[in-house]
Amino acid sequence: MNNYINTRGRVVAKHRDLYKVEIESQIKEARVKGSFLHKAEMSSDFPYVGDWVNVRVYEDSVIIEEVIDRKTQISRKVAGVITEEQIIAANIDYVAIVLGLDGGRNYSDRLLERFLAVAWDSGATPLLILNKADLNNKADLVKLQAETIAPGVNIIISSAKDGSGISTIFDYLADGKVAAFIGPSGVGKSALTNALLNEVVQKTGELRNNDKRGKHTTSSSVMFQLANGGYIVDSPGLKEIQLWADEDDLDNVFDEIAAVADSCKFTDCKHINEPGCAVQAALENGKISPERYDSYLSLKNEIAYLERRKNEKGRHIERLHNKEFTKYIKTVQSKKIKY
Ligand SMILES: Nc1nc2c(ncn2[C@@H]2O[C@H](COP(=O)(O)OP(=O)(O)O)[C@@H](O)[C@H]2O)c(=O)[nH]1
Ligand SMILES: [Mg+2]
Ligand SMILES: [Zn+2]
Repeated sequence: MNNYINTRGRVVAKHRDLYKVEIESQIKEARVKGSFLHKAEMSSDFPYVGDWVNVRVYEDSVIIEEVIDRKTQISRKVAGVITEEQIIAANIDYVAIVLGLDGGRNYSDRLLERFLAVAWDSGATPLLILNKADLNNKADLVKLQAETIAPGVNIIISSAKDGSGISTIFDYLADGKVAAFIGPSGVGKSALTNALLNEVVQKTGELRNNDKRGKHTTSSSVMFQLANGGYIVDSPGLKEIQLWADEDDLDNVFDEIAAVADSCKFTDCKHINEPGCAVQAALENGKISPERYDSYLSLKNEIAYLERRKNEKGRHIERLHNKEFTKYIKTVQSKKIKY
């Protein structure tokens, strides 16, 4: 006898094809139903951390039957040449961008703009955490600078080392709210996770996610429940996030440019050398900074390239389907059905 019950759970970890699902406050190992392997067209069709899933719980195993439609999802492009979306976390309320105040490459305006584009694309509310405040006595100045880059985004100064700011982050997560940390490696995402949980659950200080041979490790996001009922998703950092966003997201990141662009003569103005370009005018009279303008154009180019690749891929999938359909027709014909 194979008794089972159908119920709902939430994916809290994924390692290749092995999942951990929280079902009625218990964490159980699970696998996806076989049909996922046949039906899924892209990796985002599979369950990811944060997903609500319908599960079938047997005595000694759990099978994920279906992924419930996602409310929000934060994604990056998979590393390398493949144009595919890789979900970092699903159904999150906040995307907490973590950057480091320890100097060097752990904070830059350009890095922040990149992560903001990805954050806005998720549909969740972006937050900015400037961590390692214990290593910088001018944290407030960096915060002021960040405010000009991310207007309207709440900014928290924290230190996973001395505990400052941790309770502020904690308070965002009351009532079961979910936040996902994103950011480059080495900024303290895992250390913050440990500080929020008051327990060492995540390894810290790992070398940029590479093993000794410089190969990418397969670590992925993991979700933890906090004492106040909220959840935090720690994700492995990458030196630079591979963009997964669209042009509309840039209007949120560069709102001063978007506001001006409404007055361009042509609605499809590229803001490069078109007549009547309000963005060029604002650039000339100093209303838009040249750094922001350059950054905007370069992210826009990158997104346009991504869009083209996505479309090519869409056509490729269509072709595959057509091929299958042709095969099917051929099989039917080979049976030489006479009408
Ligand atoms: N001084 C200081 N060090 C920190 C802080 N947060 C993290 N670290 C250290 O920075 C390194 C990278 O932290 P980790 O949490 O692994 O970064 P992640 O890659 O973003 O997860 C580790 O050696 C941590 O101990 C902080 O607030 N202050
Ligand atoms: Mg980490
Ligand atoms: Zn223009």
